[in-house]
Amino acid sequence: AMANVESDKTLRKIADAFKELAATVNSQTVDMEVAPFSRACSFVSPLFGCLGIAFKFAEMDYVAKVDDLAEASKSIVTLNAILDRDIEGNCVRKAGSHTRNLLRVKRGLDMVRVLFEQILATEGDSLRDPASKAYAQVFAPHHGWAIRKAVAAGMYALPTRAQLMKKLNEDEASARIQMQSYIAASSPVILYIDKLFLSRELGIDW
Ligand code: 1PW
Repeated sequence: AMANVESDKTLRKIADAFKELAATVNSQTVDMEVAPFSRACSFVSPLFGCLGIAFKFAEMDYVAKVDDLAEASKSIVTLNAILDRDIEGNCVRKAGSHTRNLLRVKRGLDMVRVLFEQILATEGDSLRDPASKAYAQVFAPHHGWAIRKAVAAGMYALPTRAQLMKKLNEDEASARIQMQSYIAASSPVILYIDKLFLSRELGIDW
C-alpha cells in the first residue's frame, strides 16, 4: 500500500494533542476552549481515512462536525459557552447545532478510544472484532437499521492490522505506545464533555 505521507505521524499527533487537552481538564482551573479542542479532534480525521473506503461516510460526517466546531471557535470561546448559547436559543437538539455536533464528535473520540483498547487486547491480524466491538459499544445504540447494516458491511472492507500499521507508518511497538497514550488522555476529555451535558440535564443518549 502507498505510504500515508500526509499523516506520517498521525498517531503521535493525536496522542500529543489529547495529552494537552487532558492537562487542561486535570488542572481543573480553566474551561476547555473550543479552538484547541476542535484542533485536537481534526488530528483524528486521517485515522478514519485509514480504515478503508467503507468508512468514508463516517469520516465525512466526523470532519463536517469538527469543521463546524472550528468555525464556532471564531465567536465562542469555551465548550461551556457552546452549550449555554444553544440552551438560550432553544436549539440544543436541533440538527446541525454546535451542541449536537459536539455530542457526535465526542462519540467519535470515544469510539477511537474503544477501538484502540480492543486492538491492544487482540492478537490476530483482523481488525473486524475490535472495530465491531467499538462500533457496537459507542455508535450502534444511536443508529437506525440502515446505518448499522452499512457499517456491518464496511467491517469486511477494513484493512488488516498490518496494513493499518503500514498506513500509519508505525510498527506494533510504536503504535502501542501512542494508542495507550491516547486511551489515557482521551478518557478525562470524554468525561469532561459528558459532564458538560449531564450538569445541565441535557442527557447524552440522544
Ligand atoms: C473505527 C471502526 C469502525 C467503526 C465505524 C464507525 C462509523 C460510525 C459513524 C457512521 C456515521 C455515518 C453516517 C452518519 C450518521 C449521522 O446520521 C449521525 N452521525 C453520527 C456520528 O452518529 C447523526 O448525525 P446528525 O443527525 O446529528 O447530523
